[in-house]
Parts: sequence; C-alpha cells; structure tokens
Amino acid sequence: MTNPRLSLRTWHERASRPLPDAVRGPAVDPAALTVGQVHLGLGAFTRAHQLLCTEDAAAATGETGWGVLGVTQRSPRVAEQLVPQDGLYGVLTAGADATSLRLVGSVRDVAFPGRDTARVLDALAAPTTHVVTLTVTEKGYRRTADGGLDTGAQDVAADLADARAELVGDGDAAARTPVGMLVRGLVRRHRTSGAPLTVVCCDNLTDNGTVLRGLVADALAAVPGADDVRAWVEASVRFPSTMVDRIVPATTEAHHAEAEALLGLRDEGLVVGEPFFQWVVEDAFAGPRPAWERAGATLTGDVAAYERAKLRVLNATHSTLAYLGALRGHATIAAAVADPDLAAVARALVDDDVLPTLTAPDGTDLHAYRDSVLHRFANPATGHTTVQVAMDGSQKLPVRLLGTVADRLAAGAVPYAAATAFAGWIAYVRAAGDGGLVVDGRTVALDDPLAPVLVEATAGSAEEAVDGVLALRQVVPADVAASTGFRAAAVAALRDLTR
Ligand code: CS2
Repeated sequence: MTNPRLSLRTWHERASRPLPDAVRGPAVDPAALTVGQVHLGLGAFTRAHQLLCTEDAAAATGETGWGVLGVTQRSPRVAEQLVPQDGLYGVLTAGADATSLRLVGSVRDVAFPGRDTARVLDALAAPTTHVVTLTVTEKGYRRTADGGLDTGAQDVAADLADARAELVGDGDAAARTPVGMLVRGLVRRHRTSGAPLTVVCCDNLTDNGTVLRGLVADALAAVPGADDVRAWVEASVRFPSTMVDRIVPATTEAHHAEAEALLGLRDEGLVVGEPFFQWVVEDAFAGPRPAWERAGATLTGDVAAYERAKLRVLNATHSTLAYLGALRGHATIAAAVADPDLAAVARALVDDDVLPTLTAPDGTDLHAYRDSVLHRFANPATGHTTVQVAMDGSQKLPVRLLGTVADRLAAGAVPYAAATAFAGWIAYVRAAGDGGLVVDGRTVALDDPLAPVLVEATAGSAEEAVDGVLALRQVVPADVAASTGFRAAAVAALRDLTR
C-alpha cells in the first residue's frame, strides 16, 4: 500500500502517533504564519538553507510574520511539489554516520512566474513584506562580460518594457527573469507603499549584494521615466552581501525512499543537505528581518573575507574535483576526493594558489578550514555527483577560480594548480561536448549556457583549445588571458590530461 502524501492534515495525523527519534516536525505552526519574506528561486538550495533558518528564527522569537512566498524559476515543477503539500516539505540531513528528517513549514505560498506574476508583484510591493531573498544561480542574474545587466538580451529587454508599463500601473505580464521580476516589484512598491525593503542575494558571487544592487540600478537606468524609482531605491532599499554554505545535492529516489521510511508519508518536495550549515549576512537592513542570528546565522559588518574564502577554497576545489573526477569516471565528489591524485591537486590548489590571496575572516584558521572542506566533500551519504557540480562552468569559474589566478599573476607567481583546474574544465568540455564522456554508465552532456561557444572554442590541439578559451572575454578577464606563463601551464596540464 502506498503511503499518503505529506500535507498539514496528514502530518497532524502522523504526529499524533509515535515518531522515530530521527524525525522532527516544523519548528512553528505553519498555519499561524503570514508572509513577510519573498524568495525568488525556490530550488533545493534555499529549502535546505535560508528557509529553514527563517523558520528557526520565527520559532526562537515567536514572531508569526515571517512566512515565505516562494517563487519558482522557469518551470512550475516546484509549485506542483509543494502546493498539494500546503507548502510543507522535508529536509533530509545526510551525515556520514546518521540521517535525520526535519519538516519545514515556512513556505506559506508558492508562485510560478508564468502564471502568478501579478501576485508576486503585489507581494513585493506589500508593506508587510520586509525582506526579499534570492537563490537563482550564477546564470540567473543575466550579466554581461563586464558584470553589468545584459539589457540587450530579449527576455531582459521584455521585462524592462514591462517595468516601464508598471510605472503607470499597467504591468501584470509574466516575468521572464528574476532581476526583471524584482525590478518590476520595486517599481510597484515605489508607486504604492514606498516602504523600505531589504534584498538579500544568496548566490555564490563575489560581493553579491553589491552585484545585485548594480544590476537593479542598470535595469532602472534602462527604463525611461524611472528616475524617481532609482532615487527611492538608493535611499530606501538595502542590498546586504551574504556568504551561504551547505552542500545540497539533487534529491534521488534513494533519498525519497529513506525519508518515506522514516516519516510514513510521501514527500514530493523533499530536499537533502549535509550536516554542515553556514550563513554569514551583512548586517545592513532597511527594516525588520527574521532573527536569523538566533538560528545559526552570523550577522556581521564585513562579509567579504568569508565570501572570498568560501568561493576560493570550497567552490574552487569543488569544481576542480568535479571536472577531474568526472574525467576519471568518478560519479561522486566523495569518490573524487578519495582519489589520492585528485586530493593532491585540490590541496595544492588551496595551499599554493588560493591561501596566499586570502585574509582570514575573524578567528578562522584557513588550513583548518581547508581540511574541514575536504572532510565535508568526503561524506559519502550526500551522493553529490561530479556532473551536478560540473554544470555551468562558464558562469562559475570566473568567480571561484579566475580571481585567484589574476591575484597570483599580479603577485608575480604562476598558479600551476589553478592552471591544472582550468585545463580540467577544458578537457571536460571537450569530452562532454563531443559525447565521449561516460560517467557511471551514462553519457554526460555538456550543461552550460555557453555550451555551443565552448565546444567551438575548445576544438583542435591543446594550444588551440587553451587559446580558444582564453579569448572568451565573457569568461576570462583580459589580464589572465594576457599571461604567457598561465597559458603555458594550462597547455602543459591539458596535454597531461589528454594523455
Ligand atoms: C557547488 C556548490 O554546485 C556547485 O557548483 O560548488 O553548489 C556548493 O555545493 C555550495 O556552494 C556549498 O555551499
């Protein structure tokens, strides 16, 4: 007999009977919450991170105003998962030794832009909404090579035309991009309540708050007649930077089976996370916020050092292990880091190239941080795949790897391990791009918004492939591309990998 589906009703029924010790219900009564936070990008990551923290903060303070309206991206799939479950979902924490399941009830409403844009805009404008959080991935921000908003892209331009219509109260067409949705919501807020707002970027970008503030400014500069809105945003909307950290793999059938065995209910919205959790948030808010510091987050005046250390140590070694690991046929990050050759590359990357570019954030021992990161990667229970981490390299490597390269070159050093990582990406692109990469019995497709450009750029000899990628200005900064030392190191590494 199949188990019933998770919902408020079935959960209450289930909770009236004894539960395994490893299962916890929502920290607050979901039915008592009203929406005070809008989240753009309701994927797995935020469900295992920010939204859990928001619920714990509400539980710690007893405040009932921090329910969340979650907004999906391009597909209605997450809405289909969560709406029938009254927004309830489980977070399966997969440790090396123990697994536990926690239900979260902070999502009080779910919207899909293709259908519900009007409702999202109203929520962004409502004076009862104080905080907007975003996890839309690197590519979701639609940036150009110089980091500005790609206002020439068709979908961005269409959103900006709708932002112009919104100036006169006429703009309910479906939003196509997250920044477009946000900007239209800001225009509506300015036109209606004018209440202050805080917008919290939670993606892996350097100085992410400043980046998002710049994109919003670019958008408004491209909307004729929006000068008053721009001035209001400058005065009344804050964009704190944040560093977010938790490994959240894609949910598998095995995870579903494990959670269902614990709970006795089917949960289509289940997400999985490692035991580790970190969130460092710049304490720069325009108004009220959930008491995230009561729920494990660090509120600080300076996020930059944390952000840089995390991107350059964790995310850079993650990508390196993903590319080199997949090329060696390792399906998971845990298998890749268990390969002594690859662990040595990861350590060399951190020790030789990354650490000289970092200042330790308050009280952090960066060597211990490196070890803790590699230890987390070795957790076999998450099942995090190399192919998942390998996606979108053209969007990720500039942020996680090429800043390190630029800094080392500026200091007069050739970053050899970083060149190996870069060559690993090129080798992966070549193998996946021509259909010749098989991991775990499956042919891997190249998953990257620039895939066709990358395949073309990486054709030919090792020299030609490295030169082809170095010439892609939307990926590689000019100072890195101009270095003959880095080029030679990358060519040598690519030859080794190809051999
Ligand atoms: C990973 C990150 O998929 C990736 O590119 O490097 O998602 C990583 O798991 C998180 O940033 C950890 O906080």
